[in-house]
Amino acid sequence: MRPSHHALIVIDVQNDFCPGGALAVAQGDAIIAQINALMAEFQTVVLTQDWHPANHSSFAVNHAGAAPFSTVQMPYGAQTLWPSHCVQGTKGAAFHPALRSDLAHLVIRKGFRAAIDSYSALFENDKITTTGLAGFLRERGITALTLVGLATDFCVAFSALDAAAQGFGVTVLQEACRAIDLDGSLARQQQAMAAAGVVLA
Ligand code: VGL
Ligand code: ZN
Repeated sequence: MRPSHHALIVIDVQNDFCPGGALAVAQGDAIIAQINALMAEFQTVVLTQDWHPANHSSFAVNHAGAAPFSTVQMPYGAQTLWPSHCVQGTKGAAFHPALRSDLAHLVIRKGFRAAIDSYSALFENDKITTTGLAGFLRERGITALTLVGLATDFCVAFSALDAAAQGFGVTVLQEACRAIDLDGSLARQQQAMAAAGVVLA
């Protein structure tokens, strides 16, 4: 077992981010066996679940004339527009059936406010609205995090950067992550994470 101050954070291993899903990440399901094995080793395991209402402002369909993967300005900054995905209560929003979600101790849902997206497990994209995860971890004496899941260059990277800024020691286990890689986003975020002191294992 890993020491009790070290938590595993499993980001968005949901049907819509896996092959056949609405925002499929290439080989998104190839990481699940390794994640299941890791979950059994950690005394604190947190799953995140992207959980959007159908009218969510990150969906291209809710912006007249806008194409998926284009960018718009939101009050909190630039926002990529996505195909509709992880709509609350749908099969696409469910955890992949192979994921041992029974081994998790906490599920953090994010992105449920229509006006704001939330890539990070800690803060929504305005960088102000908290999910409460940092408080949960601190109350349990956790100082170190290992992050795995989908997608490396969006929800995993935003979570890693926020967690490092909050003072946690952060490792991203890259072999248990897969990326969307939109216009070089993977290399850009790997650089940002390294510069922030995130260990890219
Ligand atoms: C994600 C785009 C939109 C992710 C979530 O989990 O990386 N990416 N919503
Ligand atoms: Zn989303």
